[in-house]
Amino acid sequence: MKIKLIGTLIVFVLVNFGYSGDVEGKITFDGKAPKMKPLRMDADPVCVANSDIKPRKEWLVLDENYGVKNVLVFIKESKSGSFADNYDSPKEVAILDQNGCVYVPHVLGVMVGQQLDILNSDGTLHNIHALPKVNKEFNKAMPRSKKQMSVTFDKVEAPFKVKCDVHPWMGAFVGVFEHPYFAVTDDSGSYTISGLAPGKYVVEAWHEKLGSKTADLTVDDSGATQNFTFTKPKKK
Ligand SMILES: [Cu+2]
Repeated sequence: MKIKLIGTLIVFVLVNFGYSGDVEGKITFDGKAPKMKPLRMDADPVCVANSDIKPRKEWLVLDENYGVKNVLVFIKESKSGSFADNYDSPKEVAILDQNGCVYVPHVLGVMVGQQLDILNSDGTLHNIHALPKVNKEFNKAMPRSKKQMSVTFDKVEAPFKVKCDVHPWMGAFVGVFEHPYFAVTDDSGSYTISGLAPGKYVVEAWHEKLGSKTADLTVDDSGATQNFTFTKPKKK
């Protein structure tokens, strides 16, 4: 009787709190690292004054081991049936800051319906111009007095560009997902996607210049590891 009860309890715990695993990996660049030129911000003295470091172009950010920063890694598809849950939009607010006349972060994932706060930390005029193809385009001035605005995206969409019409060097990318299984690589090119149920998936790594790569992924109780190597795309 006791054993049966314990057995039932174990089954209850497994079903309700289910196993879930982390998908981890690293994105590496294989090739000759291009010299990233400094951003010329002379057009706006406020931008120059606000940057304590000399910002460089951000289309390929590598560490000393050629780890690639700013790769958006996400679960593209579940092969073990559709994602079982309808995910509520998270209460957590995503942030896109305009700081030092660059976007922080440079690449960002949000969920459908998730609040995204766009901040202006710069004390200068920015113009936030989002260029989605599926969601609604918007184009709003943020004078220095306007420190914050909030937006949401109501449809799933592959990463699209956000730019500033005042400062032509400013660019960011936002991807919109129906589930919470996405991550952006850090300085070392590493990422972790947490809490995936065991099963078969397709994972995609997206980079603004290097393109996309996908891989089939089997997640078991201990998670999974998936690395990607990118090379410089051939000039057309
Ligand atoms: Cu700007």
